[in-house]
Amino acid sequence: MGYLSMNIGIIGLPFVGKTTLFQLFSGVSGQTAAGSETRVVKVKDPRVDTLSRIYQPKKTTYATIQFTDTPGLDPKAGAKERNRIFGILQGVDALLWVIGNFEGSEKTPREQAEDIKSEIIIRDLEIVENGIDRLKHAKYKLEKPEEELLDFLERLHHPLDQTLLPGAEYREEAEKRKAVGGLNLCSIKPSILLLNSDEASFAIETPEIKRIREDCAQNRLGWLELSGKFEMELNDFTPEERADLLTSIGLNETGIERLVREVYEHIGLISFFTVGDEEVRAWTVREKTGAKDAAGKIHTDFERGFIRAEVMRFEDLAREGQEKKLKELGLVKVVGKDHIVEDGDILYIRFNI
Ligand SMILES: Nc1nc2c(ncn2[C@@H]2O[C@H](COP(=O)(O)OP(=O)(O)OP(=O)(O)O)[C@@H](O)[C@H]2O)c(=O)[nH]1
Ligand SMILES: [Mg+2]
Repeated sequence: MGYLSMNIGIIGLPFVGKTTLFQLFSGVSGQTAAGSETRVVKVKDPRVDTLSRIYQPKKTTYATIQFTDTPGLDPKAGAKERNRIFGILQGVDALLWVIGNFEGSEKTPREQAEDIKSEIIIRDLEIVENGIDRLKHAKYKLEKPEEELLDFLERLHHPLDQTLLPGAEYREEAEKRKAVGGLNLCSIKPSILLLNSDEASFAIETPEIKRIREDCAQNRLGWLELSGKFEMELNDFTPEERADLLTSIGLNETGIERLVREVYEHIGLISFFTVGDEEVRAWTVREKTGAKDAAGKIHTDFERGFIRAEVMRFEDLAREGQEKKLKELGLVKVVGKDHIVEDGDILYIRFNI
């Protein structure tokens, strides 16, 4: 199973630069509506461009990732506002915690991280407690999946007030249980903390920031530092000037490139490709996806009628320049449904229905 497109919810206190980052990532500036908005962003994988040069297809399709912007989460705003914001985050696959680290931020990065955590926990505790209550007091004998859900919620209930991201250790288990997915527990969703610094504070690791970074590592929270406003301003420059200015703060990639990499790494996503005269296309799946499931991502018929797959490696094709060469060199492998798809595989599915 793969994602049609991973949806990442942006969460954070008011005025920390959420919308600025959202616009930076989506490449579209201008005022966004006061509420929320979702935008689809192409994953600019240079490997797709290379494949496109080789095949000269009619169509080139990049993988996509979606971002959802939310209004500022204000701990003082109360339950109704909290519910509104988490309502917007219903169904997102991952969260991006935005922490403002610039002159004029009302709260320190640590306080902001604690606030986000508390808001998530207050919300999740309510869901967990309601769930336990409902299942415990059901007027019928629970079915097996319900019993398992109750057991899961009772175990989750306890650690929910402990660490920075208390639900993370339950993530894998939660992913296997359909009933948990429907609860939209934000403490379990893969999450990345984004420290949004200005130029003056960028890459300066104060003791406080060091601690947050260590907390992130311990609690399976991804980490990324980026300068949203600065990078937004770079859009007025030519690509060459932009690259130079990024280098001036020690970077060789844009914010969105770094974020996409962190998202793929942190969530365990990989890309595989399909190629041909018609279309060159990138696909996103979870690590350890089998060839048959990957085929199903392309088309349900490919999964149903899966016979075998032919696999080339991107780096082989990029080096040799043509498919024919790889065949001569024996670099096109024939694999069965259990072949674990690797990042950079180029798949051709043989199927029959
Ligand atoms: N100094 C400084 N100001 C910033 C930075 N990033 C954003 N801002 C300012 O902070 C204000 C809020 O930016 P937004 O991107 O709208 O913040 P937001 O988190 O979406 O705000 P809400 O949606 O109202 O919660 C704007 O006036 C920005 O110019 C930064 O890196 N440095
Ligand atoms: Mg905003």
